[in-house]
Amino acid sequence: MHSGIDETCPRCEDGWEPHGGKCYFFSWVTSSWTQSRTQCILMRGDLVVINNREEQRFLESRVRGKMEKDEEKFWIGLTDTKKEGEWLWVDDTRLDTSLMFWREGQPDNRASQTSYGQSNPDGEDCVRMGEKDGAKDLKTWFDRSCKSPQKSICEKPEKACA
Ligand SMILES: [Ca+2]
Ligand SMILES: [Ca+2]
Repeated sequence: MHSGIDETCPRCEDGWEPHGGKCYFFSWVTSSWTQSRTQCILMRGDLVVINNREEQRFLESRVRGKMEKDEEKFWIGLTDTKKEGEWLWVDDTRLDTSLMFWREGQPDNRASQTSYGQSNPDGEDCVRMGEKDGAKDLKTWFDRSCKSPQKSICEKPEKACA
């Protein structure tokens, strides 16, 4: 059979969702930003880098469908750990100011309570996304303490099919 149809050649592995030439994995496990990133890398991907509005639209919609509670947000591959206020993606590209989807009032680098009730003097240097009820102009990003346990989105290129 040489139908040329992709069925014998899945573009994404089991559990990964294809979209626009990439494969996405939405993790149900919650962990720190760094642990989440390590987990993506172990699966030969990385935390998601959002390159255009269409990608944000896709992710916003998929994340919304997976949220039962408003706190169930997902890590993305954006951080200002190296220098406060300088947002870098995990591929070392700078955040394009025309492609920002911060929720109103974010980023606020708020020193917050950790899940153990300790204060978090480091502020918030990692980004999670998701609004259960959706948001105007897809604005669903929040900076958050990198130690906070969150779900996450991994991304990798589609496999080339022979
Ligand atoms: Ca920060
Ligand atoms: Ca914040």
